[in-house]
Formats: sequence, C-alpha cells, structure tokens
Amino acid sequence: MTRDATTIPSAGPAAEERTASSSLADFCTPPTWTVRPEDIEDVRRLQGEIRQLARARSAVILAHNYQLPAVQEVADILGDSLALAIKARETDAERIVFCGVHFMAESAKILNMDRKVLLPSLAAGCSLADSITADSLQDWKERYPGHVVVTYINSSAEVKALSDICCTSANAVSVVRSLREDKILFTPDRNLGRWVARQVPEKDIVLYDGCCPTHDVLRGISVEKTVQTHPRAVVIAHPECREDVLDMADEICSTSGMVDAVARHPEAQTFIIATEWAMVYRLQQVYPDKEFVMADGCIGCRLHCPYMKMIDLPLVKRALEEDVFEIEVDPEVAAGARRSLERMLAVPRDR
Ligand code: CIZ
Repeated sequence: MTRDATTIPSAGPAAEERTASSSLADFCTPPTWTVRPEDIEDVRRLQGEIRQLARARSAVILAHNYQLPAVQEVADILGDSLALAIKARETDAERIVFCGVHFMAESAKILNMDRKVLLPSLAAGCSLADSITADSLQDWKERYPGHVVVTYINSSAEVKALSDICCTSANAVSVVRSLREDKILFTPDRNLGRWVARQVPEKDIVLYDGCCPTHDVLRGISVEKTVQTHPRAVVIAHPECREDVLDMADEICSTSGMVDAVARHPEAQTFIIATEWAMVYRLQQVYPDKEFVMADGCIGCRLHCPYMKMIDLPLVKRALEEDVFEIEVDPEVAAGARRSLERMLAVPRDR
C-alpha cells in the first residue's frame, strides 16, 4: 500500500491489514535488506504498532521514495522532497516523523516552525548536502559577483539561507527559467546543474563541484549492458546521474516524476531505472504488472544510498515512543532558508 503525495494526499495507511503473502519478501534487494519470509509476521506486527502509535500521538509519517520498503509501507505520505515539503506545510498533525535524510527533515521544520519534527536517526545525513558549507558558498559568491544562487534542496539550512532560491530535481528547470537574471551559480550538484544548463541554454550557469555519490557512481557503459539485455525497455534516469547516463535516457525526472513517467509509456512492459534501488519497490507497488530493472546491471554498487537506509521500523517506533530526534533550527537561519524555500514553492513542478 503506497501513496503518492501528489495524488492521494491523506489516504490512511493499512499496514495492519496486510497479509504475509505481500511482495515485501519477494522484492529483490541487496541481501541485507531482503525481508526473510519467516520475518514477515514480525514486520507486520511492528508496522501495526507504529500505525497505532502515530494515531495516538497525532503524528504524520512522511517517507521519501528511497526509504526501505517496510518503512515506505507505514508512511501516510510518500514522495520526493518537493512533494513532502508541500505536504509538511499542509499538515495539521502535532508531530511530523520524517523518514528521509537530515536536510529533508530540516526543510520540513523550517516550513513548520511551530510543529515538532522528528528524524528517527541522526545518522541519516547526506554527503551531497555536506559537500557545501556556508563558508564555501560565501567564498564562491565572492568569486562570482552579480550571480543569482540557485541551491538544490539537498543542502543545509545555513546554505539555503545564503541562497536566492532553492530547487529540487522536480522543479530545477522551471526554477532557473523563472529567474529574471541570466547569471546563475548552481549548487551543489554538478550533474543536475549541467542537465538544467542544457535545457536553459540562454542562461549563463556556473556549476559547483558537488555530486551525489550514489548516482554519480553509475556509468553509461553499465546502463548500455542493461539495455542490451532489455532492448525494448524504456530508460528512466534521475538528473543526479552523469551526462553519459542521461544521454541514454528516454525520461529524466525526479522520483515522483518517475511514477508519472511510467504512465506515459502504456505500451512498454519493462523499465530500466537509474536511481536509488528503493524506488524500484515504489514503482512495483504502483505498477504491479510492469517489470522494473536496476540500471546498474547489478555490478555491485546497486545504486545504494547508505544514509537513506539508516532508518528502519524499530527506529520509527522509537521516534514515536520517545519523541526523538527532534530537529531544531536557529530562528534567524530558518527565516533566511524559508525565504529561499518559499520562493521555490511558488514555482510549479517541471511536469
Ligand atoms: O529531491 C529529492 O527528493 C531527491 C533527492 C530525489 C528525488 O528525486 O526524489
């Protein structure tokens, strides 16, 4: 039972109703995360307890599309960071339990300063977000006077506060097009920035040299091999992938955009997915009759984000029971970051 934040805003979760025959145990993940058939009953019990706790504590559970399948299943709302940021702003729950990484929970807090935002594991960081600090951005701004700073949502509150506008993978092109100015510093993801620059050639875009290692590890040659074994497949890639991968893609979009992209190809049976592996579980739930294949051809890296996998069901339960770990943001920094986020939220998704 999965929900798309953009289409089913408040559907109630039904982890309690699930049966042991669910696809959780069949889903082919890196072995550490595969649920053994003999453990399914325990997983279901834990999911039921989490749902009960969420109700009792007036909590909404938001989960990113890269979360573990068992965590995706207990979420009230699933989505990419843009969809989740919007939903976080709309909720009237007392608590937001954010199953994602730190910058996402921090963005939810910035947009909801009067609500408690909990991140079940503080180890859930983001190496891309950490590739730029307030100091390094300040230094860069001084080197490029007169440039507007567009910052990917994968960044700290301090960096957002020093930026003119944020973007996500779901609206980066529209955000850049919406600017009156032509000189832009795009930070921190160089792959996303390069892809945006190709769509908006009329702007002069300087790229910061950061990347998401999970996506950047994928090479076109690996995708080519996967295409050779599935010649009729549609290739869907995330814009954090390198240019050689994007050049082979039929569709380039954010994770929530991938859900819509599959629907645009009703004739296709097989889809090659170039993003973090948990997205394949999400797509399988929405399209049980289609086949989804990881783009890496299983060369070992498995497009695995270790930070997204820091959160599991016991930690979600603990977050609800103990009210941990609360995200706090300095009010002045939050005000600056909120300005960049609100400015972004006024721009529609790319599609
Ligand atoms: O913006 C996000 O949520 C990220 C990091 C990926 C995606 O497209 O969902």
